[in-house]
Amino acid sequence: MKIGIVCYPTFGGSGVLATELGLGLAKRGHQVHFITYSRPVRLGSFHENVFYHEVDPADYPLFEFPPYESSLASELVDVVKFEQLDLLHVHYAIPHASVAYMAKKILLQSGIYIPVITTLHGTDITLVGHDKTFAPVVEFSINKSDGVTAVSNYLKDVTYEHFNITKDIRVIYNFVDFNRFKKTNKGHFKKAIAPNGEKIITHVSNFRKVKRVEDIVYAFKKVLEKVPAKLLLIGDGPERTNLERLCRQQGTCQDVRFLGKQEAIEELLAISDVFMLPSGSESFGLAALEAMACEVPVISSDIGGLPELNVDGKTGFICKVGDIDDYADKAIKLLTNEALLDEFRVNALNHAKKYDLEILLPQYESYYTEILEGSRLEKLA
Ligand code: GMT
Repeated sequence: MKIGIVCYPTFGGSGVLATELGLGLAKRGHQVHFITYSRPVRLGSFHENVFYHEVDPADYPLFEFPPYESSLASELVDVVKFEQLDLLHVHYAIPHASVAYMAKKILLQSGIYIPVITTLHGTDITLVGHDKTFAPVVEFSINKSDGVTAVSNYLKDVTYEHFNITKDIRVIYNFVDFNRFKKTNKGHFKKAIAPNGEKIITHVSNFRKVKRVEDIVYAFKKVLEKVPAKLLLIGDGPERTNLERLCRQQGTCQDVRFLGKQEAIEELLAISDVFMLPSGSESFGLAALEAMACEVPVISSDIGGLPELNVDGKTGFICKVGDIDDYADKAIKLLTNEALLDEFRVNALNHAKKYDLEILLPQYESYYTEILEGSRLEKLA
């Protein structure tokens, strides 16, 4: 198949998932065309079967905001026509689903029918999507997509709750590539970060408010009272400065490392003992899955799709959103009991195996075939 993928090319979960999906499809012989405003961060070096088309949001003195949507729609029309794509798979509804709909309508004028699949990732529904500034467009473009997927049952349910959806939504969970995310021996690395054998707690995110990273900083102070530990905060985003200030106030700076955006996250996960994800909203929690694949138990909030991934008392612990004492208690419980930690490590890995790319990617492939077949029949009718 010739597949066009539209996503945010950044470190966000939807962009990461879309890129890994494209790479996986390309390895399986499909021709994959990324159509994005910059090269997706996880794309790495040259790959046979992978093509990249840059959207250039043309600027003009009249525009206070360059019209990204129009530029993207025009690029989609061009790439679909020139590369003779079979389908477009857009990730994150806003604005990608409505832009794809517009491209589809333009292409119809030339007798080209391009099926569009929209994957809902989370905040496009839960936070931003149902705000009245976007809701009518989101609802319309979901209903106009030929296929719609959501990354968890929670997200599917909440989409039906928030919008008047007439389409079937297929749940296809986030996945992880075990060729990359696996526990490797990074002893030298661990020694550099935790020279006295301190335990390592890790968090990866885009440091937006919704991630509640400050809960980790507060909980970490309590952990330090009982266990020598280091906290690795990986990623970057709007809350980072506030968090650095908070660490100073807490007097924990010497044990907290802000590592910024990292390419080789798996190497940092390989030396981690516990992963924390205390989000206030999370449709799935891809970062937690990547940690579990590297045998790191997860302490997460009880929100959204997280309980579908993290099994309380088995692969980690689940705490109420904002319950800092509980996050700290659960971390101390794991970090002071080597046998329990080992047991949870094994459980985390075994559970993560259910989300292996090798299992989930074929689900996308067969969904593509189903949608293509459906639209072929529609054309015949
Ligand atoms: O985590 C984020 O805020 C980024 C966001 C995105 O859309 O880029 O991630 C969402 O998509 C991921 C991949 O499907 C999910 O694993 C995350 O749970 C989801 N984030 C939220 O729902 C907050």
